[in-house]
Amino acid sequence: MITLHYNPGNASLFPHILLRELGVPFELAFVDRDKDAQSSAAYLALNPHGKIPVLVDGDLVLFETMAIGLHLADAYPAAGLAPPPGDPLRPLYYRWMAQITNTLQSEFRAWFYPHEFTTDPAGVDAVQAAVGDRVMGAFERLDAQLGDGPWLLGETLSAADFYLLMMTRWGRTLPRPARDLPHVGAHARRLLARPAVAEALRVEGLPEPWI
Ligand SMILES: N[C@@H](CCC(=O)N[C@@H](CS)C(=O)NCC(=O)O)C(=O)O
Repeated sequence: MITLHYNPGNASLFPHILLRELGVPFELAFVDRDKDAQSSAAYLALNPHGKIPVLVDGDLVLFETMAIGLHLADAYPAAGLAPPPGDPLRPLYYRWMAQITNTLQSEFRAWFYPHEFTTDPAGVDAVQAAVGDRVMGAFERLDAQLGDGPWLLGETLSAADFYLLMMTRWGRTLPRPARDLPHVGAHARRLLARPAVAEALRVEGLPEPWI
């Protein structure tokens, strides 16, 4: 049985959605951040970085959100959520996964935890303002790339779309919310209409509006 270590709305949301979309049996293990459970010895044995998510599947213990997403989509090919190797879309799929992890997810770290990015307490607000501009710029460029889609790979839905949805959700906290971008907003709404996506958000107890 697959176990996903999660906390509601955290980076675990993408693999959670993916597991439901793939129709794979799994269980959720709640990581209680209020009790700093991600820093416990038991959790650090799974992920020495103390970060959420971790996926455990038998002997496989996998951390890093993008790696979990790539692995799951490949491990259950019947769902067609990863273009197979050799498909002309495969390199573009890699690019989207890398673009989302590098230019959105990692930047969001500085948006949500700006104090980690300066030794000067008086500089925290400036760090957050600068990274907010960077993330909004990344979303604007992505919006132009996405266009009418309907998906990141055009007519082909892939795991990358669900990864982007999580970013769009996080982007609701930006001064200019990501959902207000025409293509990014429409993309998120298309995904939220899917039963597996809505179920994941509901099970995590996330209040609406979701983006
Ligand atoms: N690069 C990691 C980052 C994961 C990450 O930063 N997770 C956050 C939640 S969204 C976390 O665990 N925060 C708790 C902490 O930093 O103590 C990944 O993609 O898995």
